[in-house]
Amino acid sequence: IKDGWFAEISDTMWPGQAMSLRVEKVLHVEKSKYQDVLVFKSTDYGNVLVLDGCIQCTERDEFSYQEMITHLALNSHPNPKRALVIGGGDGGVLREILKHSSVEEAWLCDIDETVIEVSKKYLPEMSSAYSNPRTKVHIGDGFKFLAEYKNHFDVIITDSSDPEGPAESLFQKPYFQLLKEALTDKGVITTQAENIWLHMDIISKLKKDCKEIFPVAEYAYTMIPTYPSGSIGFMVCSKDPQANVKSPVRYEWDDKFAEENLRYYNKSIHEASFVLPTFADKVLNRS
Ligand code: AAT
Repeated sequence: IKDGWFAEISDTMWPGQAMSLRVEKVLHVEKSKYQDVLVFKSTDYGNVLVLDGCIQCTERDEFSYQEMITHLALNSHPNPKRALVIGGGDGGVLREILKHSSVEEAWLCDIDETVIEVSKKYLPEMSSAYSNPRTKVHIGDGFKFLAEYKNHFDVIITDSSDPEGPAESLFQKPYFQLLKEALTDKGVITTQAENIWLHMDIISKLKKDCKEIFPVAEYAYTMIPTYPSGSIGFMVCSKDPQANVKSPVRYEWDDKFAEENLRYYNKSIHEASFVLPTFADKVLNRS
């Protein structure tokens, strides 16, 4: 933080550019066992959670990411009852999962308890899901946690930080093999899959790995001003070779519920989010 501005700098992940937010007040600074944790109140984006210098979420635009990573997966599954989030310590994805009445259990495994604690204190809108009786929380490494479950979850959402740091293993092929094994028959996953302007190499490797493991693997994205280059993608994969994840198979909400409870996701945007600009389509879908 310099002259009242936070700048998100990474010479390796997004060289030569930096999203900046004006800081009204620093709320929390801590070095946890795994990462540097910062929470500040911004002048225009609400409270902001930063891990190892990278913006994880702001209260103003988090719904774009959390709704899309969650509902793309849950609405691509015919009847999701048990869902799991790897990462996602702020609680936003849990909040979205719990909007599905079919879900009986919503599990979360984050490596860093500190993230959960600061989110409960400073991000009440996102962390409210922790008090829901359907929620189960485990603190630990997502890779190790997954290895202990076979044929157990209908949907698994990997809401992880970027590949540099504690989330590195969550971007590699052995992790996707574990995901597949932990899923039930028609299981669906989504994962945080970076930005088409910055990370085509990471994304095309991810897509290739996913295609070798899942019969269905597609890339979708959402726009979000406070993530690098203003958008972020997801890998959406299904174990069911017949599945078409590009269109919701299930949409349990009436218009009134959707209007009041969802701010980004709808049926049309589910479909539209898989339509890529030519330069990305060429690399990801035509080679
Ligand atoms: N909800 C949007 C914010 C995130 S959260 C990323 C979470 O992943 C953090 O809470 C972090 O503690 C957790 N995490 C990192 N590594 C692991 C791991 N190995 N196992 C379990 N949890 C882990 C995503 C922000 C995206 C940023 C884009 N630039």
